[in-house]
Amino acid sequence: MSFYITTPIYYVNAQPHLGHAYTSIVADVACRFKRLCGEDVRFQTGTDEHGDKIVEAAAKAGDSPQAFTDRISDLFRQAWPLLDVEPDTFIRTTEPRHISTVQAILQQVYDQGDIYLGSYSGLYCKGCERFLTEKELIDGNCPDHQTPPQMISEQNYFFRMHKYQEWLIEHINNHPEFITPERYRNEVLAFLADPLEDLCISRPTSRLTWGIPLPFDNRFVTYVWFDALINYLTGIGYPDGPDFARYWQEATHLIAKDILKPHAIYWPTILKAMGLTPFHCLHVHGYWNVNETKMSKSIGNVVRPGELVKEYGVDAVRYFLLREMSFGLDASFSTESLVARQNSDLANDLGNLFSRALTMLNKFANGRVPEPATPEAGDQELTAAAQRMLADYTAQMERFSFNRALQAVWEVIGLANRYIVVNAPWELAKNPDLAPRLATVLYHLAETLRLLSLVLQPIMPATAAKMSAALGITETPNLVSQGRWGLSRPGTLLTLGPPLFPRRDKEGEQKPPATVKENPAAARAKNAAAPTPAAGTVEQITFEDFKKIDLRVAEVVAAERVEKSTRLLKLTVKAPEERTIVAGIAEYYQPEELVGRQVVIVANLKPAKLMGIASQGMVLAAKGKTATGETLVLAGVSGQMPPGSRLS
Ligand code: ME8
Repeated sequence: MSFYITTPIYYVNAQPHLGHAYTSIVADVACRFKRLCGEDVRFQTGTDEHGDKIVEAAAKAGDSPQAFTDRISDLFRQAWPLLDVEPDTFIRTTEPRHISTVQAILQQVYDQGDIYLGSYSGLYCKGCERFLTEKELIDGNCPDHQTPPQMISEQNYFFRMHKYQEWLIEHINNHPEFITPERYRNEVLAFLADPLEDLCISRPTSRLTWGIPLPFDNRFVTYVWFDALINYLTGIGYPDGPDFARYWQEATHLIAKDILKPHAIYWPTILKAMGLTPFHCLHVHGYWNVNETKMSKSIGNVVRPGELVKEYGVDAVRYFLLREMSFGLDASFSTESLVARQNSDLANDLGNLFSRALTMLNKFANGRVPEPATPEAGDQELTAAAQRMLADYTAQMERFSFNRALQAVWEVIGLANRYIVVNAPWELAKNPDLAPRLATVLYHLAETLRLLSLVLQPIMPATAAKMSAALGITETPNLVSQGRWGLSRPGTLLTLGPPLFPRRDKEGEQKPPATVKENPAAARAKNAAAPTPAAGTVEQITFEDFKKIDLRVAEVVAAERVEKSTRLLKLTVKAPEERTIVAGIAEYYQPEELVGRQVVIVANLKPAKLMGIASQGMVLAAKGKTATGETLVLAGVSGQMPPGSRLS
């Protein structure tokens, strides 16, 4: 099977921003997914360089149009590697191969009588570079640019678009996949309910010279949209290159809602007039706003992808954009929501699962995939969930529902984290008779991680590569041959790598490592459970006194050793907001056995700094002597409770 996906070719009057980055990342993810499924893939992007808008922007910058387009086009070309976006072709509409293809197509359609000279009076919007209909205006202004269009009367060439209207309606009705999501298909059909006007496809050279000359009348240049849409053919070698025959049938165009009409109406009718089959499908996504506001240079809230990547890392940005936008609807970007997703989904859920599982495989299975024994019900539940995920993920990715695909993946991540808590491998490790059980649990974890690295590959290629390297996987990822439970080979050597994602604080800063030396006396006083006085010797308090202590159920979402301390663990707990608590329990608990566990905290204890880390509360524990010596056990509640539940 072949797959050909295109992004819009972006205008060079603006520099790459979040919106361009999103479309290009989606195209890249779709390509990587198809490649993962073993398909023959081609991905094209590029820049749209003719027209009034470009001439104006070049003049503003004090450049010639050519020098200006060379410069900005290069900025787009350089933006993609930063985002791990890897197109096969980058096309520019000022390239000779494109210009000659556009002229050949114009000549063909003109010769067959589908382009004619007419005169036109109409309301022209310079920003849109097209004539607007009265119906489109809002209070006399262009709805997109909020400026009044100019009345222009001139001779021009027209494409007989109207002739193909009935065919187009029928084609859309017969091919439900032609325009998706459905809301945009309905929008196009509603528009086609009224008669289509023919499309003006020229501009007189008296008004514009920065365009492709009409081959049959050099007093005119080509209207920028007729020129631009044809890039989708030029880039694959239309009419007789082998790539055209190989890919055109499967052409998938990806756009945002702003350019629905040229793609859903102009383009298929032009293709029909040329005698070509239309593209396979058009996927339309919504708009990114920033903090609920339209992104615009004048407001000064334009988000630059290069800066985001530098700050948060490429995979966190790719993950966030795909997870946060429901494909087809608008979404709002904010650094707070990016940081929240990075902490909860990436550092806590995925990152913790990965590092806990690998640490335990390292410690309890000599760093190799163990040989599993007969699975029990809990193991089978994890297996079944992973298998369901594979099916669900594949179906959702096929229909560009990336957020749903990721939801399916995160359900398994959550389940696997709970599986660790329930099966407590560190307890199993204490009893040699339970070695087969321990091996089975660890095998299930290794196998879950292997499948996760596979499905995450299109979305976070760098992270997936780190995961599979740690798991000792050497094969090129392939969903068809490797997307099944049970393919991890016992004996495979594993490597323990650095954490996948750093946690960040709310402002987006990475958390600083502890630098201040531990003051053992202070730490003991504030953190260890107090020495046990005999019952009855403690001062009595009133109920009012007791009510001042805010005891809460808290869930540990991350745990790590405090550098240079043998006693302290730094815990991140949810109660329900996240907070950091430094606890003197390192001699009794391993960090990996705490994550997912519910503890009881004093939530209103005055914050204190320990080893330079601000501790916001105290974890309750019982300390005492048992037959085996002094021990400490964390306090908990006897059933699962929502984090933040108050104890009274
Ligand atoms: O329209 N949210 O180029 P363009 C999401 N040259 N996506 C956005 C966005 C936002 N806020 N802003 C832009 C053109 N985009 C023509 C295309 S194709 C033959 C010619 C993305 O630079 C989205 O993909 O204005 C949108 O369709 C495209 O950039 C428009 O890019």
